[in-house]
Amino acid sequence: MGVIDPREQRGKEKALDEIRGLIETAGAEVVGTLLQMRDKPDVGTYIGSGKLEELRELIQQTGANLIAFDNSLSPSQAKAIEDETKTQVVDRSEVILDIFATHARTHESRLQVELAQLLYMRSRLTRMWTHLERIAGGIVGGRGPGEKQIETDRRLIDKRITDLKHKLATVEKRREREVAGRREQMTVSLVGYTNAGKSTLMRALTGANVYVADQLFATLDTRTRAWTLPHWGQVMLSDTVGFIRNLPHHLVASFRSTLEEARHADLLLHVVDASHPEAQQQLTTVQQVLGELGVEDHHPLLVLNKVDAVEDRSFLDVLQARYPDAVSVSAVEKLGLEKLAQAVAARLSDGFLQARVEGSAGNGKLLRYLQQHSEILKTDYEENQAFYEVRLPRQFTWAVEKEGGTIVPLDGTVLNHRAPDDEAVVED
Ligand SMILES: Nc1nc2c(ncn2[C@@H]2O[C@H](COP(=O)(O)OP(=O)(O)OP(=O)(O)O)[C@@H](O)[C@H]2O)c(=O)[nH]1
Ligand SMILES: [Mg+2]
Repeated sequence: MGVIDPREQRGKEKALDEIRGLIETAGAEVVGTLLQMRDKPDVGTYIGSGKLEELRELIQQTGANLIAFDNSLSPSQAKAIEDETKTQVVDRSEVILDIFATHARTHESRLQVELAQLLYMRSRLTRMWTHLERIAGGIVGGRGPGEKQIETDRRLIDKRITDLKHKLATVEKRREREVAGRREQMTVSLVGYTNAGKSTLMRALTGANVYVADQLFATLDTRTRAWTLPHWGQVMLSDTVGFIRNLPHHLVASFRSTLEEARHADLLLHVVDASHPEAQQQLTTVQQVLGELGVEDHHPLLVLNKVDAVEDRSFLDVLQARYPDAVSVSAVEKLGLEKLAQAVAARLSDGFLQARVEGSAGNGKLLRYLQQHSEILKTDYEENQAFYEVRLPRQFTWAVEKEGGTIVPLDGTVLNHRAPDDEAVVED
């Protein structure tokens, strides 16, 4: 069941394709669909009595035992629909959470999923609770009858949430150390809409044996592998969890550490399924989520994937005209991968700075740091001062200054330090 706002520019025929994919990925079978055009949901039942009647009929015809909504329902709306149809109701967030729960493999992603589920439950419990309180307050002037049970439930949930956050903090610390350890090397992260082909591309580029499936959210964990760029050198390439429209924000919060790689990457490759009819909307969604994660200033390199499967050439032409820097590839057919490597190398070279570093001549640590992290082009000494002309990745400028070096850019650029970020925190 989906309700779309008539003002939304989404094709009616395809409107329920994504929730269908989500439901099937979650392991259920779709036996019937119903779509409603409506600009404002009904407060009580979301879809209103007329559509509810249609829904009841459809359930009778098909024998469905679950109603999945493509929208977000309030707990009271879900309950009202369940009462009217005598059928269990789940909303879009619950379907996504369910997929995440079944696909979570590692210790970390299991913790993250459980946390997201509890936060989701708790938010509903709270709403339910205030609702009850209000009714009871109006009628008997006291607290409602269900209040005690809910309070107990809430306390239990809170305790587990605290516990999970604690455990996750430990895992996050370790991940941060791992990510920090890789600062020595250039890192590139694959991001994009779920099912865009990120893992397939990772496989094609690095030979890594990552899981690929025609499924939503096949990947939940970050994998990092070395990728050798011809005539440039080695970088670390990471594959990570995909994004989706209306991603439950508890999940975004929980997966913040999984996306840590993306936040610290020197370059993001934004993979788009160019053969998808909603490619443009998916692209915009990913840009929005990246914005929420605070990585929008990375200027991702767009990768238009699955060009082999594009049926309408003009569709691809439109995307390419709109995003002239985008690289077209086919991860499956291994097309365009050389051009992609060149584009990545070019973008990473932008990350270098030609500069003069001044420090005390006796500062052996500074010299060692420069030897390890930059290309020293020239060295001069004057009294107790040393002057090094270097080619240095921009990401290391803060560290050079920390070692006591003063940097004067020689290529007219302005220094824009990227110090290590504050600790990532799971927010609720
Ligand atoms: N035709 C075609 N199919 C592709 C291409 N790249 C990936 N696919 C298919 O798209 C589906 C999804 O690929 P994945 O690599 O698992 O996608 P993903 O972006 O990692 O997806 P999630 O991890 O679920 O977010 C698989 O069935 C792939 O075979 C391509 O270049 N052409
Ligand atoms: Mg994947």
